[in-house]
Amino acid sequence: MRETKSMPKLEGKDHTASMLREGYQFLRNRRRGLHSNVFETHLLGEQVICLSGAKEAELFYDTDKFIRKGAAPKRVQQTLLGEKGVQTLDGEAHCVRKEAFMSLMGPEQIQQLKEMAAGQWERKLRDWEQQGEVNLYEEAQELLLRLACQWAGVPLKEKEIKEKQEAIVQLFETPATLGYTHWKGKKAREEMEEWIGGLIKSVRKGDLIPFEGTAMHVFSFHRDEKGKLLSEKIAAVEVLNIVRPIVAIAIYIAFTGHALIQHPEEAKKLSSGKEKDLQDFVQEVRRLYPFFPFNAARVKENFKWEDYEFKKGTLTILDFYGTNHDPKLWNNPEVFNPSRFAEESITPYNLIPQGGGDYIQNHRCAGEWVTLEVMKVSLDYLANRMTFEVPAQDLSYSLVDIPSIPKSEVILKHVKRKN
Ligand code: HEM
Ligand code: MYR
Repeated sequence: MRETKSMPKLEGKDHTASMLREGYQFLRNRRRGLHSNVFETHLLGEQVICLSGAKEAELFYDTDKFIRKGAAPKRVQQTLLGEKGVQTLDGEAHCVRKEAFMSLMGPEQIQQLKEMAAGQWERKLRDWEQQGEVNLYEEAQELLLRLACQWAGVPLKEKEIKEKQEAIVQLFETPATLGYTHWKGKKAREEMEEWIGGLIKSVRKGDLIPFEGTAMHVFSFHRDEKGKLLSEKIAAVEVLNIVRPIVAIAIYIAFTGHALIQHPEEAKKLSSGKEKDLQDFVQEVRRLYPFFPFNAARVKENFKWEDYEFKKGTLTILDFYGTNHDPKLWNNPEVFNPSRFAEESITPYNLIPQGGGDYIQNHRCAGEWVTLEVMKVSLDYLANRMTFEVPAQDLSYSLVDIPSIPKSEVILKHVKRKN
């Protein structure tokens, strides 16, 4: 029997305050200080194990060792996630629900999404040519809300757009906030669940008939592992698990604009519009820029790993941002370099801005392909199908605020279609 090693530990009672102060870099700073990818600390009033790195990601996604039940913080459920959605499930129940999500991601549906995304960019480009300045982050939110609803089979009236856009943005901008801002996020979730819940009811009554293979259709009629229809509320949570994150791609579009402005030499390399170049650029945007900082799970049963003891029930977090910036996995990780992927290969556990592992067995983001395709269409428009000027603005972004967004939200001036 091998001996048990004691896990490096961050001394002190509770480190929640430092985590709020240091944001995306908290885990990385502590890991460096302790010289260990695995350490123990106290956060939000409980003992927590912190993991970072590819090997550690492989451990975190071992479903014999970790479960998600009871892992997502309440304040994240009240805003971003909702209750009893796919993110909180384990085992058979998770597989059945996740298969429903992945049934939306077939090649025909993704092709349709790309065509719809290009259509939405065409429409925005026409509008922008008539305007002096445009705010890329805000404009992308509206573009993506229209796209999300069109693709998901959610009817959206023109006069509802501003209101729904504002509410959905709150869902992903407020999970890590406090006080009034967080309260607004909770209100927004109640409103959005009521809106989509009402539509689910109409579909079930036959008053609204979405196309097959859309999220509205799939979740209105999805049956769980016991053969039961989802409640209206849970069906609404799952449709929102499609619509909300598509709108959240606005953050990546703002960072894509940021990268194009900051790296004109990389922007030039995209002029042939080759798929591989677009792909490498957006992968590098997802690797470098901060977005989803980390995620949490709980130890399923006592086990030992590399001689460290993991006790049943212990909250364990995996550092997504830190793994994407790990110098053992990436050469010069702080440098924006899309060409790195010619030599540095992507595995299910090293590039994890949207989680790692397998789509069905694990909680890896169901919308990673959607994100990549929408980002590539958007990059092609920004780099190759339009010209713009960049007025003076503060393009810096915080590594403390979660989620991080460029301060100026990326302002473009004198947008023109490229012939
Ligand atoms: C899960 C990030 C876009 C749908 C996740 C997870 C992360 C993530 C970190 C959890 C992974 C884990 O815990 O292992 C992001 C980011 C996005 C994005 C940064 C960029 C905007 C999307 C899109 C969709 C989507 C566009 C849908 C079209 C989902 C779903 C889950 C999920 C359904 C839950 C999967 C499960 O629990 O099995 N995402 N995501 N996401 N994402 Fe995304
Ligand atoms: C989405 O699912 O809407 C896309 C990503 C949104 C990112 C929001 C960032 C805040 C998440 C904090 C989560 C901490 C979990 C323990």
